[in-house]
Amino acid sequence: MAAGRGGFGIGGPDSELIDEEFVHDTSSPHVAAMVPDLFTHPAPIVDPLRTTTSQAQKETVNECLPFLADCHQPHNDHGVSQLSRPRHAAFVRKWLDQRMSRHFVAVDASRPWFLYWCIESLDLLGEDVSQYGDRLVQTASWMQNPTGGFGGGFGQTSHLATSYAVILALAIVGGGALYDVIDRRAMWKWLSSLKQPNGSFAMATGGEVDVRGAYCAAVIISLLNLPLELAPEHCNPPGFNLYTGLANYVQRCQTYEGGISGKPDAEAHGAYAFCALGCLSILDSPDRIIPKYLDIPRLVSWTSSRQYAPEGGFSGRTNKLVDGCYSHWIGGCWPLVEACLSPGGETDSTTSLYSREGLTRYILNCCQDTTKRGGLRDKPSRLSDAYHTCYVLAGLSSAQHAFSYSEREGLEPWGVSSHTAAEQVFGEVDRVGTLHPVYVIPQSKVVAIKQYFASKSGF
Ligand code: FPP
Ligand code: K
Repeated sequence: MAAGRGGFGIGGPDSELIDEEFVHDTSSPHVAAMVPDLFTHPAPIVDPLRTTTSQAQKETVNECLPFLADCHQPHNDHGVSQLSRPRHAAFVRKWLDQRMSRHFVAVDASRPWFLYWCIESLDLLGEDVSQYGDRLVQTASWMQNPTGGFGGGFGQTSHLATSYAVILALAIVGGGALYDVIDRRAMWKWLSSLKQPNGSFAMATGGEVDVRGAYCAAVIISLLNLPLELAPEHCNPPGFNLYTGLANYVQRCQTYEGGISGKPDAEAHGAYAFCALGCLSILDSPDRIIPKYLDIPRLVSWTSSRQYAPEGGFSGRTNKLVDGCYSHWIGGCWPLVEACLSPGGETDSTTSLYSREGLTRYILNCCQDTTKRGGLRDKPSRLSDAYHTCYVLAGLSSAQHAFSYSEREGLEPWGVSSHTAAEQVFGEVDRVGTLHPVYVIPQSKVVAIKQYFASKSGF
């Protein structure tokens, strides 16, 4: 695990060996004793150059240490807090069941995301989501445009991100009545119109082209079993299809650091890295396609550098701070990277390329709002919200389970099982649901929607 910010682990001769500006309260030695030093002390060597960035990093460590080392919440023998399941579930249900205040007009176009984040979170927490089916059918119908795709609400322009979120929400609840909301033919035509000569997709008509488009489109095409040929009015040049050049586009987004940026020649970022690996893993088996298009040693180096000590969580990019949402955007890269490194696709469930213990500690000790507000958050100083609740829980799920990939004729290749490594620091009662590592909805729901549309190769 990287010490301090990624790439800052090695100090020169002037490095301050002990940094007295770090606050370390050892008032609860009985708790601290259960927690390895790695998570209770600031990095032993830090770069002496003070910048706005180094100051922010120092403050974040100071903010997290009391939660990691002197956990005052109910905790287990490893000093790890319990998951406040009922509080988080109540927090999420509020977003679905109560009217939002006028302050939320700013996120009106993100309503489909709230549906996905909340339904996904409830499912991970083990709550029944079937009761949302009827409302979801109604709301999703209003969001759909006759020209294909879903907008943020009635009358809003279709967008790939909102379409992705609506489709995943429908898929999590599942069933023919929900799947049938989607106008597949119009979706196919719309996606054909968004396809770019560079291989990727525009997020909307005339909208930005980036690696989110590559992932969202691949998710939609594969879940709905859409024909790959372009709609006739967009079929130019001949032979160019929805997947043509997509992997090459993703390849162009890998940066000198090894991570992946939103578009070629930009800065590597965790959210885009997940989109890139997810997209490739839809196009072909990860052990075949990821090494074909990406430089693996650099990718592993950059992804590993995203995990910090003592915080244990992940940052999204070099020299930035840990944030609970990267538990998924970075944490979710690991099953895909691990699958591409294991010949035959079988991953060894007892070894990991990252510290599952560190991530679990950050999530359960630093990311939970344990007051009656509930919900999960970026870091202790931030308020919980639906986005962080979803992606922190998704990251927890990934840290708690092992993934395997093996191709079997007609069967879903990804397998998920309980992770049984010695480093398990969470209690079994705190195990959350499992997710498909590419689609980020439960495995069974991926299989169900794919089966439903498998019989509909036409329209
Ligand atoms: C930086 O924010 C964040 C980004 C550059 C990208 C965010 C994109 C996503 C979270 C989702 C994309 C995925 C899909 C499927 C549409 P920041 O500067 O506030 O955070 P940082 O300091 O941690 O980088
Ligand atoms: K952030």
